Amino acid sequence: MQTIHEQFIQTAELLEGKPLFQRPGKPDISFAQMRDIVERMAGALTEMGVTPGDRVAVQVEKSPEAIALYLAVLQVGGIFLPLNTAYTGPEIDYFVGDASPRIFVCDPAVAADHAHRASDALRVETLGPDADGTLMDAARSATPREDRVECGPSDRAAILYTSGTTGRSKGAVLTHGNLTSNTEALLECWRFTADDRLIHALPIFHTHGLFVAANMALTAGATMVFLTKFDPEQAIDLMDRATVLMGVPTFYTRLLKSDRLTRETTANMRLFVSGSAPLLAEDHRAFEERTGMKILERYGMTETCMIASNPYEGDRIPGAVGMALPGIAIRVTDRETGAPLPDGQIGLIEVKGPNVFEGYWNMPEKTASEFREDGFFITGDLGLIGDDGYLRISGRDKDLVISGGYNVYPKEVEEALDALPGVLESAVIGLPHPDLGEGVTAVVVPKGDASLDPEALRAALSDKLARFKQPKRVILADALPRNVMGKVQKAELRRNHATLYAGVDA
Ligand code: MCA
Ligand code: AMP
Repeated sequence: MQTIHEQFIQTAELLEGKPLFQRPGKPDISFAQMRDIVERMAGALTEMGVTPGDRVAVQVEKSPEAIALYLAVLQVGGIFLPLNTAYTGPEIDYFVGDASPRIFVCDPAVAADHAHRASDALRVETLGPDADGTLMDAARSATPREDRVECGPSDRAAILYTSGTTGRSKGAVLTHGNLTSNTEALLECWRFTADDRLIHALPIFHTHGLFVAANMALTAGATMVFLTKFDPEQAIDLMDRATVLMGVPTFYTRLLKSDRLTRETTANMRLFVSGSAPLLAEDHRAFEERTGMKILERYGMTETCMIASNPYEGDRIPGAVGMALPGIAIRVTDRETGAPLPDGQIGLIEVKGPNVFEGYWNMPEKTASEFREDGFFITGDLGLIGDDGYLRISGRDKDLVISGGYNVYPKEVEEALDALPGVLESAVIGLPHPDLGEGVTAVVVPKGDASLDPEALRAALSDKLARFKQPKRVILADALPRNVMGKVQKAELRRNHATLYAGVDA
């Protein structure tokens, strides 16, 4: 097995002067230039004392240098730990405390906010979007490191935090084998090659933007049109010279709002991929009507990388996520007994294969509870396999809201709300949202005769939770609906408020 870093080096040797990154208004970065940055970064990390197994936590703006840092961490045998730029101080405190990284890298603009984290055990470095910051300075003066720490398939490559049902985030530990095997499977399934030009407008701190999009381009030798943010008009402008777009469903909802999305403007594109949340079947059909092309929907999870995909050749079915990727097994089991179910019946989706993570960082019991004895991982998604062999996701067994492709675990938001003065209790739900798929919504019960202001409650969360986790709306209620067991009936709340965001523009 070759690690993603090794595959990148091999590709860079072959392609040298070819652009790896193209950015509007900025100079291209070739494969050879990228290799130089990676090797200098690896030199800097080594000089800073990073040794195999050390975590390097990174909360920085999207840039080619941030990708170089990822590759350099893999090169020195470290464990890359990317963090959403929206996370607030208290959220970062938890991740740093839990993962005990050797280095925390942040944006130079917020260095002062994180200076207090520095200790004998933890260095604080900076990396800015314009190749600036202390880490870049160190890389420029470092001796480039050309050798690499040998890593096998079961060696750890990354930790990605995913929120938990208990409110405590869990660090999913991914191995080199997970990343390499999944990238290889996707390259084959989506016929992705060095001839591709990928519009990369996703964030690079999650699986979709980093382990799907970037890993594929780095390995195949494709060029990435690297954008810091998704803007549908800009994406359409770029399509005449690009071949592939990978996005969350919100990308497609927003593209469909533009009159400029036509057969002509998309004529050079060969593939549109959607994932991270359900793509509306109506968007799938509307997209085909407008462009003549069917969006390819796939299904994945932080813990498992990509699991299933609609076929490249063959029917891409709206509302279905396709078949298991090569080497991966999917089964559907009974929610109560865990027994495998025949095709056509809805149950828990379970998965096994080289894509499935090692476990949660420092959480052996939690890890054990999410695996079956025969090694299948319980995704928490509900679905069925149809007569046609396609997997369809019908819902979630886990209490999770997906807003614009970002996961929000209600428990975390409820705990933050319940801690506010005057709040007796709360229930956080996802309601259909025309732009984000689901809108995070809180139903709050005041304590006694406390008078609560929904906007003030939202404002009170602003420095505690990342913006995408904050409720878009807060609804006040006298009580929460409960069943005889005392469990809050979220389905009833979702039904009662189903049209809250109807007509909301964005
Ligand atoms: C931004 N905001 C959001 C979201 N994004 N609120 C809720 N949900 C969101 N996803 C906030 C902003 O802070 C801002 O708040 C307001 O909403 C409007 O922002 P806007 O300009 O519309 O946002 P944007 O910058 O255009 O971002 C929307 C987006 C973005 C393009 C959908 O969220 C995005 O790139 N999402 C992709 C997430 C992703 O990569 N997921 C993959 C996870 P205010 O105005 O109040 O300040 S990996 C995964 O799930 C698995 C493995 C898989 O299968 O891929
Ligand atoms: P994350 O924890 O961010 O990795 O999100 C993974 C979750 O996103 C999965 O467990 C699913 O619930 C959801 N997801 C990803 N892709 C799809 C898809 N194509 N359709 C429906 N849900 C999806």
